[in-house]
Amino acid sequence: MSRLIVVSNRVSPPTGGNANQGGLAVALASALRESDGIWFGWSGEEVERFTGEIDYQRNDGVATATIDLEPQDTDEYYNGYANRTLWPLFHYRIDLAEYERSFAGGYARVNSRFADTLRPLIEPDDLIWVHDYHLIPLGLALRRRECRNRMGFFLHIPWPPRRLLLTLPSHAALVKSLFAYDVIGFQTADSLDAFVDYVQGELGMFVGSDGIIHVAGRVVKLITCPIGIDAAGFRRAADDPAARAAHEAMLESANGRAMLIGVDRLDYSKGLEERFLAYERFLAAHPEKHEQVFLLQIAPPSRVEVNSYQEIRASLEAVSGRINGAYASAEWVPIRYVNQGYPRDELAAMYRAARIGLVTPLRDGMNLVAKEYVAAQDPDDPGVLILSRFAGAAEQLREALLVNPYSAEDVADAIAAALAMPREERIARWLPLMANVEREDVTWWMRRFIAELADMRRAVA
Ligand code: GDG
Repeated sequence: MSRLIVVSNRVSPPTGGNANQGGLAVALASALRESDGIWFGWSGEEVERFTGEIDYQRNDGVATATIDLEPQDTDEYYNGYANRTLWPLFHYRIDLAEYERSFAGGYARVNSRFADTLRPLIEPDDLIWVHDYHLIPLGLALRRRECRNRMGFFLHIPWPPRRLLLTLPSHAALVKSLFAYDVIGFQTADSLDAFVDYVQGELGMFVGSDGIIHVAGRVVKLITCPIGIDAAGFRRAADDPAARAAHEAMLESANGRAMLIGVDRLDYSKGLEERFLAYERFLAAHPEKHEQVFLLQIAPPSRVEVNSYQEIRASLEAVSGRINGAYASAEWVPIRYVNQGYPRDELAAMYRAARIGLVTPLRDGMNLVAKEYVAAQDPDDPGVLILSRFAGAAEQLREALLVNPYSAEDVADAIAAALAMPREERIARWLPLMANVEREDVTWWMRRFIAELADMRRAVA
C-alpha cells in the first residue's frame, strides 16, 4: 500500500475522541493512519519572515507537518486570492470578486513555498492528494521540482461556468496548471461539465466520454466524486446522552412550536438573507401559523477579515431584526439568529428536534449540513429537508423538497408543504435520502478518490 500525503490549506488533525470533528478530518485521519502518511498544510500561524521550518506533530496516530506563513502571505494568498478572488468567482459572484495582481502574486508565492517545503518529504511511491481552490497550482509547482508521483486534486467548491471564468485574468494558466495532476475530482456532474466546456471551448482540447484528457504524453482523468459525511458517527452523536439531553432542552424551549433549522458558516454563498426573506414571505402568507413555528439560524462568523463578510453580517442583523420587529409577540420570536458555533453532538440534537431543515445556498459545492440533517432524524418521525437546487447535494438528495433559493415564493410554499406533510410521506422521502447518505458517506468518497488515483500510472521521467 502506498503512503498517502494529504495537502490542504489548513490541517485539522484528530483531537482524540471524534466528538467534535468534521467527517472529513475523521476519514482522512483513518487513511493517514493506515498508510502511515502525512497531512501537510499551513499552521494558521504567522511569522515575520518565512523560514520554511516544518512543525511535525503526531496526534492520535496521525502525522502532521505544518508551516507558518508571513503576514503578507495571509493577506495576498488566503484573504486575497483564495477568499476575495476565487471563492466569489467560483460561487458565481463576479460582482464580489477582486482581481488584484498582488493577490495572484501571493497565491503563486505561497504555492511555491508549499512545494519547496513539501518536496523533500515525498518518497517515490507516495500518493499525493491536494485539496481545494487554495492549492490549484501546487501540482505543477511539484512537477517542476521533479516530482513524478501520482497526484490528485479535489475541488470542494463548484467549478464556475466558462463565461464567468473568462473574467479572471490568467484563467488559462490556472486551468492548465491543473493538468499537472493525474486525477481531478469534482463534487458534481454540473461542475465537471463546466470544466469540460472550458477545456474544449477555450483551450480546444478533447475530453473523452470517460473523462480522459491526453496532455503532453500524460493522461489526466476527470471524475465526479461527491463528498459525504461520517453518517454512522453522526447518528451516534445524535443518540448519545449529551445529545439526548440537548434534544429534550431544545424541545422544551420550542414549547410545542415547529422548528425550522438553518446551520451555515456566515457566508454570502449560503443565501441567508434570501432565506430570511422567504421565511418572512411564509409568515405574511400564513397568519394562522404565527406563534406555531420559529426559525433557528445558527451562523458562526467566518473570514471576518474580508469586507464582504462584515457586510453580510450587518445586513443579516438588520433583516432578522426587522422581521422580528414586525411579527414578534410577547411570547414568540419568529427568528432566533445565533452567531456562535455549537459542539457537534448538540448540533445533531438540534437537527433532530427540527421539523424542517432549511438548506438554501445560492451556490454550494456540496453542502454537508443537508446530509447531517438527514442523518440525525428519528426514523419513525423524520423531519423534511428543504434543499436548494444549487447545492451540489441536490444531485444526490432527489427526494428532498428541492427549491429555487432566489424565489421567496418557492421557498415559502415549500415551508408550508413541509409543515403539512403527513408522517407517511416524510418517512417515504427520508428513507431513500438516508440510504444515500449512508451508502455514499465520507469513507466511500475517500476510498473512491484514492482508488482512482492509485489506478493511474506514475509519470515517466
Ligand atoms: C466547503 C464547501 C462542501 C457549521 N456550524 C457549526 C458546525 N458547522 C459544520 C457543519 C458542516 C460544516 O461545518 C459546513 O460544511 P458545508 O458543506 O455546509 O460548507 P463549507 O464550510 O462551505 O464547506 C461545501 C464542503 O466544503 C466539503 O467538501 O460541502 O460545499 O463550500 O459539517 O456541521 N459544526 C459545529 N458547530 C457549528 O456551530 N460543530
